[in-house]
Amino acid sequence: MEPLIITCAPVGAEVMPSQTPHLPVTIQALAETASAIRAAGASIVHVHCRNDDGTNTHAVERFAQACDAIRSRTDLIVQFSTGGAIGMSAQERSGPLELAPEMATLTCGTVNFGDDVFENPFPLMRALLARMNELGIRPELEIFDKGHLANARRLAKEGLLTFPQHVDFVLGVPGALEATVQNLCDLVDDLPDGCTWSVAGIGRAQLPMAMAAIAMGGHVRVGLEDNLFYAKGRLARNEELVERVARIAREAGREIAQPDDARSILGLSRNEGATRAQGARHC
Ligand code: KMH
Ligand code: ZN
Repeated sequence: MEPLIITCAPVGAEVMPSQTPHLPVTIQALAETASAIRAAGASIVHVHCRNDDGTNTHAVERFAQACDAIRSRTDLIVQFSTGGAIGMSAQERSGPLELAPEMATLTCGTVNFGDDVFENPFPLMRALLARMNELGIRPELEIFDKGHLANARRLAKEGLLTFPQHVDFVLGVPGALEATVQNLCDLVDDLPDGCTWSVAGIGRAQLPMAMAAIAMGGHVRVGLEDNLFYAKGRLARNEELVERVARIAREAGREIAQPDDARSILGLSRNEGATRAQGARHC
């Protein structure tokens, strides 16, 4: 099997600092977390940004600071969120793409999200993808529900995507597809040939989904964005969640991908964004 790519989503948009002391809110904290998750075995960092008071921001300048801080300390693949927080405008969500990160997420459809709705209509998906294509940014297709794969195939038919791609199954969001091994297997069976995939299990599903992916030859996403706890009643640090997955994978005979291994598995060249996007700043 391929070495295991571990993505860490250390911040997200939903967890508030009042829920855990371990959320890296400031740029300094994010940079320290990046170093710690890299040492623990992560090769991709999924970035959301906060203001220093913990509120969400998708300001380009904040993403630039975050990216500079991460890249000055680590060789992690930097993946920006284009999902942002519920209620952010399309312009806010797409703004940081102008920094031309190596990767960015593309959620492939609208979905219930707790009591809210995470809106991803086709015009927004097309606009985000078109800009990623122009800037040479590799998308990670976020699949929260079975129909999202069909939506991705439609985007491919329209010429905005070419398969294979890297896909992340986000399972267990209340209102979306449940985090079961059966659902994961069904999704993997439905993938276009050659796609690589990871799974992000929400809440207590994080570890079982990670273990399934380790066994199935997929990849894993962990982090406080998706799960606050190491065990019942015990808050987690991001690096502990990464470390545990790396340990279990090694026990199961799977090597852990270093960032450059992940680049080669995903077919990324480190400065792809800068090379293709003339004039765009590669963060
Ligand atoms: N915060 C969620 C509403 C992404 O980063 O691309 C969306 C999200 C997805 O986190
Ligand atoms: Zn996210």
